[in-house]
Amino acid sequence: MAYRWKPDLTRADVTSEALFLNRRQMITALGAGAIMGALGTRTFAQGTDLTPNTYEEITSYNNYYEFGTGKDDPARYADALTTSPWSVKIDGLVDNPGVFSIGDILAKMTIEERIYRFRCVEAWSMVVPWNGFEFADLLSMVGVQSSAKYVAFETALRPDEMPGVAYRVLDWPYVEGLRLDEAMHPLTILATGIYGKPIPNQNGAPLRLVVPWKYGFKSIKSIVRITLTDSEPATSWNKAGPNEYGFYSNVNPEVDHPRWSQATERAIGGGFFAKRQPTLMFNGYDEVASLYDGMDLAKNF
Ligand SMILES: Nc1nc2c(c(=O)[nH]1)N[C@H]1C(S)=C(S)[C@@H](COP(=O)(O)O)O[C@H]1N2
Ligand SMILES: [Mo]
Repeated sequence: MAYRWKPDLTRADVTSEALFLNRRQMITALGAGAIMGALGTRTFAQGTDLTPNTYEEITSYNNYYEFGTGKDDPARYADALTTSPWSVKIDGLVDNPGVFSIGDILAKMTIEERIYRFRCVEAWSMVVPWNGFEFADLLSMVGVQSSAKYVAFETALRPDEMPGVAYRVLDWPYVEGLRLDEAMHPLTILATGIYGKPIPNQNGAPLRLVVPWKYGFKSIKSIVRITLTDSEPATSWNKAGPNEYGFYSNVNPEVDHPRWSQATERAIGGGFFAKRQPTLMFNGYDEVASLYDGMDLAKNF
């Protein structure tokens, strides 16, 4: 294996751009300066031993169809999205449902920095140093009821700010979902930053999911609603193409997309003619394999 997931990276391993986690800057930008003191101190990095992509690469080659289907559309148009104030409705099978501001959420959270090898279904990959917190921490804040089996996520829908939603390429708003045990896995995070800066709009400001063992489209951006449910939630890409995109969408080199191979990937930043590299099962995050014990992952794609 050419790379591996490494739980023992130190902060020095990931500070190549000397920008990493300026927490004060991030929180202030989110309009939550007052809560600084409430933040925990659990700050460490986990990730791959691959070199992170540059900030420029991460913020200029994006998928965010609400702003257009071109890879450069989000960088061009996503500035129009108003991300402050922002609130997230958390409802369904939870003990403490409510509408929470980003400040409310961060006040209860510790911030972690991680590097994830992140990729998209078009078989390209990037290494992103995310700032964020475990999604499981948010779940414990609201108290998950024992009948809950799934988590449904929804993106903002703002026709005035999102030129792409005028086109019915997807059924808006963008929605995604995870099984509860996937959502609780420590690799599932809510990201608030990249390289220690507030997450740019094109990457899903102010709060986006990151599920690094799944194809990129599972990592829903600019979340406004999180609902705990007892049945499998609908997902945007599954609705758009049920035989192309399943609910699970685990990175799996053995299951090709009907229109392209998923056995190899092109690492962004290696140059367009850089050699493609083999794609690893679960994107190399072998520790999630036990979540799928006994499941046929060719059927549950
Ligand atoms: N709301 C929303 N979230 C989204 C998308 C989108 O179009 N809308 N695209 C998905 C896809 S297909 C990918 S590959 C990733 C891309 O994330 P990035 O631009 O930060 O690399 O975002 C995912 N989240
Ligand atoms: Mo994607």
